[in-house]
Amino acid sequence: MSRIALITGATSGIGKATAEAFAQAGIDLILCGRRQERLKELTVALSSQVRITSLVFDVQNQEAVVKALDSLPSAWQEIDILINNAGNAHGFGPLHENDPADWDAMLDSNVKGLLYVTRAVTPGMVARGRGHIVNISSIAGKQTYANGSVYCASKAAVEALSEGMRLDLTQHGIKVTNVAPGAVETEFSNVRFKGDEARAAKVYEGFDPLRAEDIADAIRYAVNAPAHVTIADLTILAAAQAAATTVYRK
Ligand code: 8X3
Repeated sequence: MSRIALITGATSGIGKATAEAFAQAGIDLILCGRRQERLKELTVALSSQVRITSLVFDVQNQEAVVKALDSLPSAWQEIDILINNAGNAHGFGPLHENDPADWDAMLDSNVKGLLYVTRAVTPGMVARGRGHIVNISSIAGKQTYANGSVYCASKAAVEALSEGMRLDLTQHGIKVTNVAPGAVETEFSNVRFKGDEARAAKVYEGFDPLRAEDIADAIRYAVNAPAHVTIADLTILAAAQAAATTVYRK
């Protein structure tokens, strides 16, 4: 029987690559994002491979999350896999100079948004006695770096929530996988630097960064592990990256 996966932030980057990898693996998809046009395009691109539906909502809005999940037709309600991918970095600089609006944006999506979606999806998994949650964290959740303290704090929270979810949900047959990528070339830095493309490009200069597909491969591996195996924690770095801020550039 085919499985159903719900992916947040499916319109770009790791979320989109995961949707593509899952389509190849025959996993039906509930694609979620804020950008309807992009969701439509991805749905068209993948719909010859698997069944796909999409939900437009912002994970930061709890009411919208609940409404969207409630609107799923019964054939889509038994979600087997939840990919908590939506999230971003906003701004880069010392804490005392940060714009608090950037803190709100990061904590509201990376932490609270992840919680809202998990809260809406998990009771069904508990009732069915099976499920798999994959939380997209970051190397930033394991190593704090200068100028990124709130982003790092938001991802440290994801690390703690992955552990907490595993503690609460293992007894209900639900697996929890935490994935902590290093430097992945996506729109991430563009968003962090608020559209300053030259600055964003510099982050990935002089070495071969990870691609979103590399992370999607690892996620597919985790969700395809045998029933008796939980891939609990994956840290994935570019080969030239030794730590969060240690990258060997040519
Ligand atoms: C993104 C990776 O190293 O820029 O989460 O924090 S990093």
